[in-house]
Amino acid sequence: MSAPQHTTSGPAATGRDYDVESVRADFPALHQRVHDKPLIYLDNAASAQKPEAVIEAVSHYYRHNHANVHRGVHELSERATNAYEGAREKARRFLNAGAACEIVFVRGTTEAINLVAQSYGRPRLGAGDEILVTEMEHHSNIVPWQLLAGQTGARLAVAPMNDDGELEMTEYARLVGRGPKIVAVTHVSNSLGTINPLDEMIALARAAGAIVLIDGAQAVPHLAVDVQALDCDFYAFSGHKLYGPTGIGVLYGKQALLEAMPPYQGGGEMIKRVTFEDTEYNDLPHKFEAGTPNIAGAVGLGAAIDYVSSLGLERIARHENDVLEYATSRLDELRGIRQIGTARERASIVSFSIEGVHPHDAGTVLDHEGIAVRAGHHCAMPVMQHFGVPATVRASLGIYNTREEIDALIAGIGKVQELFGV
Ligand code: 7TS
Repeated sequence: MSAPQHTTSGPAATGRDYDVESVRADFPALHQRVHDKPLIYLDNAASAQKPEAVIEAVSHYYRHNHANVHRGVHELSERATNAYEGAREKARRFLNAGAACEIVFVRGTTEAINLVAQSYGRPRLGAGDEILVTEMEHHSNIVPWQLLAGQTGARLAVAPMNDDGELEMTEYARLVGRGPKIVAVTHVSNSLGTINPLDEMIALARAAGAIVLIDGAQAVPHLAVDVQALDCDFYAFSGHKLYGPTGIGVLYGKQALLEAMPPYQGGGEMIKRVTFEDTEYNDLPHKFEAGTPNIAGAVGLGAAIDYVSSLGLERIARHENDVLEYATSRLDELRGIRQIGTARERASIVSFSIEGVHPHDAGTVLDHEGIAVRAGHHCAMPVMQHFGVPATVRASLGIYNTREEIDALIAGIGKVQELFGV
């Protein structure tokens, strides 16, 4: 990270071509007071706010175009189908997947990982097989594999990280060399902000014959992702962290793998023909989308992808990195602050503890200042164990956050310290 610059000036400080005020104007929820203070929303890693374009797309869909998809011959069903499949095409382009049938709509990252564990993993893994994860995974990239291990007799192996929150690559290479069947790793850590060196990690995993799943929940809002360039087998993300609706997400999977996998759930939509004797499954991706899908969610996700793409992920990253560097350097100046997660490559997250104050108490005081942060273990308990803390305070940035908001956070931390006499 580059040298700190302690100015809170506007566009010049945040990249000339990025107008954060006009981005902020697109988000109605940002313009409210909380506990009689202007809202400062720094909990984007948990879930991001929604721009007018997304709210409007969902509303327009329900007002004009709603019906069930892939079944009616009538006009509204055709419109709904086109909107839903149009969103799939947007997701395909967003990830640069080779074909739309490689994009499966799911509830979110959690469901995507469970789908791969059960549909890819369960028929293929057996006693003694290994599934390799890292120490910095979110619980949703740990527990589905533990369930799979319990069902198949496979074992979970864990690649460790160092005290900066960076993966220990030598250890990772050694563990990959043992020949795990599946390597499941996060692109960006939700508790530390670490960006993992995926190119190297995926190349090592491929050379060892493993299939690779990437948890992209914290990456897609901040980094451009190209699944073909990465050459991963699966990539998962959630719409709600990308300024889209809740209850919708994407599993990308290589076509040949998805074709070889059995359905995850049975029901309507995922079949071609059913008798009581047997069932012929539908083509990809419908084989994995049993039941009436979240059509409005997909429409909203499509609008979110359009919105983020129109800003441009490179410009977003430049802006967010500026605010991140500013936050890191301001926190560095404070006494009694321990920053947790100091990797060289980081995205959008500062995680810290305040000496003498429980993170939950700090979070409560900050809330009374109108500042929304997350205090807790961030569903990454092994990370907390590594650093010997029960929880941290986490400020996570989005496209609309500013240096001025970081100044307010720093002032809020001052209040916390004053109140607790530390
Ligand atoms: N993977 C990572 C890296 C995450 O950060 C999260 C959610 C998930 C998976 C699960 O996503 P979901 O949409 O299926 O719930 N992370 C967080 C968080 O950091 N605070 O709240 C949720």
